[in-house]
Amino acid sequence: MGFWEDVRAAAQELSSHPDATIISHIDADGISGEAILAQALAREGIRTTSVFVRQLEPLTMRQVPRDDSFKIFCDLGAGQQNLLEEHGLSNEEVLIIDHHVSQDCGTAYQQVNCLPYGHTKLSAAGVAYLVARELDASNADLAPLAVIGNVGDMMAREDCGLIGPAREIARDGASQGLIEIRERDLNCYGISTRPLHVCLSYNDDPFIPGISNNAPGAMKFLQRLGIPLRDPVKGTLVWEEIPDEHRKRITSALAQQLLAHGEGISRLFAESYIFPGEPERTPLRNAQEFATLLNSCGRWSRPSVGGSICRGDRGTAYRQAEHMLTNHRAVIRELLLYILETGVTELSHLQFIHVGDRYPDTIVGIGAGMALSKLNMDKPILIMVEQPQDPGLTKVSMRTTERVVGWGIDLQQAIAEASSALGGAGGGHRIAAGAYIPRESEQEFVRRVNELLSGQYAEAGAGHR
Ligand SMILES: [Mn+2]
Repeated sequence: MGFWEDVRAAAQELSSHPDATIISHIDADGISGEAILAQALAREGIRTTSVFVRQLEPLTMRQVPRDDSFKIFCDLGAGQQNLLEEHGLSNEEVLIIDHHVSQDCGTAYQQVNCLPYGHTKLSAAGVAYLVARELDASNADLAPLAVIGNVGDMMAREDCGLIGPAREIARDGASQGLIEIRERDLNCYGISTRPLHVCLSYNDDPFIPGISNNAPGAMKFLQRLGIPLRDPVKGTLVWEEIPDEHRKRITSALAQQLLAHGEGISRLFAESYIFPGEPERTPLRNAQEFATLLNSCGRWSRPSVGGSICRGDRGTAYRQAEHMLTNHRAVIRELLLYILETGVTELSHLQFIHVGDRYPDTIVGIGAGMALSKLNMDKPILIMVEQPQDPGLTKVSMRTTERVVGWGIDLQQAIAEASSALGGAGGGHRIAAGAYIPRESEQEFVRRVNELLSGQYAEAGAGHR
């Protein structure tokens, strides 16, 4: 059977059950996938109950009710089919909608999974949408939720936009006026809510010298362009609101800045997905920020609040989620203080800190960059964080300053060499780089990076220590 046959079979299966339980993951993809399925099934007159889990394991399996309802696993299940079997679930009462590697067991569970068919840039919410649309064409109005799930699961990151079936889903939404697809938009987070200089300074993909990690620098850069970024009525404009011709001038100036530093410009542009029906200057306005809003609900163990927002609640649930999102920013400030208060360990050519599992790996690089400006700026900073979803791995981020890069220091080179020697993988830029390394080689990794940097400093000439 092909992928689309599996989609059709799943739709047929779903329409034959009066009651269903949806078991889904607590991240943006799981939350939006659950909302797609629950709404599509409700429209068929099928009663649904939803359960969210952080991951599917023996303990969380207890939340899966032992009743007559049909069980739909969304964004999980493919890799844990043995757990379903141990739970006593038969193949007639289960449908798995997933995009993770499948681990078959003795029971042949019905599954719609895009991964074995080579669709690697489609998330579970994307698959759920395709099934929902097969159930009834009118479910195409749920396309924005699928785009949020896809973007939330980083399906657009590598290619600077969605591709394949995920892009078709975005076009589905665009043809109904629900999504505005902006091609070659600025590849930057916060285009609907943040002042542009803040947006730019937080962005490190691509890392723009003088602008990334440097809010005053970004501000000066924009002022020099002489483009009005304030509106008499609206005040400071966000990127999304800046007129087309001004946006073009800003991106071409940013491209020049990258080229002047010998950096490529391909990652400066990305496709963005804006929801014109949502209120301006809110995180509901584009897929990336909407996904963060849902992720912060999950991180606060309130996935159903995100689910209500996906169903259109713009009152209580939205206010609660906004609160959780604000807290997410507070966590970054907290990390900064944690680094400064705990203190870093200084080696001859770098300073490092391990934050355990206190902070999400998505923010440690930002926090380290902010802390560096308050530490010895001539020594690169290295920060390590545990991976809760993979205890065998440690995520490493490094940051330095342009001054140090100017001496000939290249973090990308050091981190890539040290990580690959220890069975990890890393990359990035001279000024900012990251890696995943095996947990047991943390100490050796730090030692090797320090040694490689020492070589770089030596080559750059004496006196820079
Ligand atoms: Mn997913």
